[in-house]
Amino acid sequence: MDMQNWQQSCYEPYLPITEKSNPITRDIDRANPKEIVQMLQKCDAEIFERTSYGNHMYQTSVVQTIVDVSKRVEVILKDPEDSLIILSGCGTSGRVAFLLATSLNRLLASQNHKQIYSYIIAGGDKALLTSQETPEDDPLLGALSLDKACVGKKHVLFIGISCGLSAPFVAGQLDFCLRNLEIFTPVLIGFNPIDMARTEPIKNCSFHFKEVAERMNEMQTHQKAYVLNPAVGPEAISGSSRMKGGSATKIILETILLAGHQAAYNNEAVTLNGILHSLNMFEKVHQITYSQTTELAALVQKAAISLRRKGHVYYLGWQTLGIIGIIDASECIPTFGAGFEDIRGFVSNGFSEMNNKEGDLSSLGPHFIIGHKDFIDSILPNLSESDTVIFLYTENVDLNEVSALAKIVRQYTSNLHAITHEHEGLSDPEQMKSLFMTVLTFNWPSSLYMHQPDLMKQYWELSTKWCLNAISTGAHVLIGKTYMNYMIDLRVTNSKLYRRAIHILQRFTGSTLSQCETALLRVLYDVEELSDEMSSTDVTQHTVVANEKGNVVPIALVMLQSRRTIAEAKSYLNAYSVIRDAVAACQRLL
Ligand code: S6P
Repeated sequence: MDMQNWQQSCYEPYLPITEKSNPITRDIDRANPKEIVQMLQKCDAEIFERTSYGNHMYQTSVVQTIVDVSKRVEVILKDPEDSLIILSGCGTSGRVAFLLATSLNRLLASQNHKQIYSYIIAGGDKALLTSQETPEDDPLLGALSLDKACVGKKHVLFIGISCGLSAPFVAGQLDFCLRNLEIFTPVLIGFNPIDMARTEPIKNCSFHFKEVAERMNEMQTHQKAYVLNPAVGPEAISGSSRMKGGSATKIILETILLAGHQAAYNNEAVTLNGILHSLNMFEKVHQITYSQTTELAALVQKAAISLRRKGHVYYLGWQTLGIIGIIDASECIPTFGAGFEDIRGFVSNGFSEMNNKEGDLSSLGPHFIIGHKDFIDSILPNLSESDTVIFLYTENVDLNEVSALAKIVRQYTSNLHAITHEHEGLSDPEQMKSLFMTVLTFNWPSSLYMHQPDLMKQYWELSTKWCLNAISTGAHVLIGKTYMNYMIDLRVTNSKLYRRAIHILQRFTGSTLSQCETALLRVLYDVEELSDEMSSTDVTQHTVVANEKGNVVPIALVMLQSRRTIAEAKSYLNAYSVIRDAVAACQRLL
């Protein structure tokens, strides 16, 4: 079948790039594990593609902006006393902000420099491990948390991340910076052209995202603000910016920040060529990671089998790879409507490894139990062959510790695997590998890190993120959680997700916007007839109600398709575990 390219202006013209459906993955829900991994490989390759649509990563103007922002980082690092670099975002964007800020502070500390990084995530530290989508809609909360984080600072480089150029929380922060340019240099990172930034009015607010992005753009001509918004193509699962959005953010920010470090501490001036080289190296990481498609597909298959048998997938990681595992696992809950036990991550040393601002959160409940010791105490006794366990480590960790834990886990299940990273030539001892059913080893060539050894850790993290995104996404797709490349069982917990839900209903039913919104609200409020109050309340109120509800979009879809009542639609859906089957059967009835 002829595949339409998303770069054509007629392709889903009403949606920004980050919300479009990617033609590469259109039939992902019918693909086998190897085909799924190959599709993800192609989607991720678009990060580095010289697109004809809008900016792309290697475009001179993008690379020049990266150079300019790196030089700002250099200035701040050379005068750290009253300065700060703040990274901020919602959901995955906030998690990437956290990961980078803590990891670069560690790097600074190890070199006896002052730690000048800080992060803000909408919803606070609990949003690092659980989905907190509601604060994303609050621009005032964004501005207040930024103000609080910068008390007493004279120079602040603020990096606001919103993949879709959409989060009001970040818009509020950027607006705050633009009103205080004597202190702040704001940078916006996202993956849509500015004319596709969100224009939806924000409650109690005089601006919307696009208006702030345009002001940022104007200030860029005076070098007082910067916008970095290359087009990296639609997500593999529509709108799921935890995938490409998160990876591209990590790539851009690590390039910027580490170039700044090299300039400040190693006298290596930031240049266009240096930045291009760094981006090229990340592209190599993509190639090396996906060169093991067969092995990765085997892990996708194992994970899917576990989920299908109502078993679990456990990532046991060391150092930051453990954190990448925890993040990937926790994102499955909002992305796929997964149960929190389905895929879980654990990190060696728990919260002391996380090094997050609010410290140990384990008293908040089971979602916040993250240490290997916790795994041994609470999961191990019930572990079985139905569960898949994946170790994530590098040659830099204590391999005795890894092997000791592997030996314990093996007493409960042989379904034990590893993803490991090592420098080329320094091979993992054979006896170590014999502990696992399969080992996916990445051998990293020295040419990749000779230039900047600090980047090696970041490469390993990104490579692990790609592997885990493939495993968790692939497994959920294989058990029938998506409809084509749409995750339709989404929770409508903020205004972006509310709009996405209505769009999905329109996309699959051909009904009008107003019919779709009415159906969605009927399900949210569980009524056949909406009262005037329900119809006239604002979106924020709807999303509060939606917090408690699951299966909302599939129910509305069946109602629209077959003109059934809510109760009928619910019982109908209960009969099918694969959403595409339920919808197809319901269409047959018409
Ligand atoms: C996406 C994830 C969301 C987003 C969040 C911020 O897979 O579930 O939590 O990260 O909505 O989006 P954005 O566009 O502002 O970076």
